[in-house]
Amino acid sequence: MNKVLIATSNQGKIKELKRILNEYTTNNHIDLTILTLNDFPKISEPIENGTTFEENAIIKTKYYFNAFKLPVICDDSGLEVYALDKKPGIYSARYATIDGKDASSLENRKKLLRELKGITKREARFCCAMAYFDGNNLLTALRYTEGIILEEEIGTNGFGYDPIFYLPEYGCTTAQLSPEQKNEVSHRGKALCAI
Ligand code: ITT
Repeated sequence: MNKVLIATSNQGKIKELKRILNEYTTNNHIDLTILTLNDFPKISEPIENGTTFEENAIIKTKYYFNAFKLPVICDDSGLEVYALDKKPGIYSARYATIDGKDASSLENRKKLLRELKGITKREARFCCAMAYFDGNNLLTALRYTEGIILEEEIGTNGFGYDPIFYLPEYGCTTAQLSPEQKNEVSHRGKALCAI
């Protein structure tokens, strides 16, 4: 039986990636056991000291492959706000902290809204670098979703910055999309389908 490990400690990412892989394997009659970090004893997280989304995705993928000796899929993702020189970028998960540890999604969103107070140019993009590594083959793909940062939160689906990320062509935030819709339009859905 073939196995693949979705290696992330972010439960929002796990749900999205699992849904896409499950649909793909079912439609293509592929026998694949999809594992997540929840299936293994907890290990310490890798140090994400890359300078790009792609470098960090590769660091994580190789780290978890070496730990569990299974084919691994990881993503490194985040939000780039053009008016803030593409911040928070690769630091999106730890935007609101000063000690380098991940902050809560709510704290990150609040900090971003503070930084954007009074700024009218609010265009931004979600970025996702997806990586797959099985010990021999390394595959990567980088994909984006363009949107606008709202001044207040709308919607309860998704995770992270979703409640303030507005998609003009859908007339709603990514937190108002169903899980299926988000996977169709999201940086993560597009990047996973590209590898
Ligand atoms: P892992 O490293 O364990 O995968 P993480 O949450 O720390 O989990 P990242 O370092 O890739 O992952 O940080 C991604 C952050 O970017 C994430 O915590 C969110 O704040 C934000 N983000 C990424 N994709 C998002 C999405 O689809 N919707 C909302 N926010 C997103």
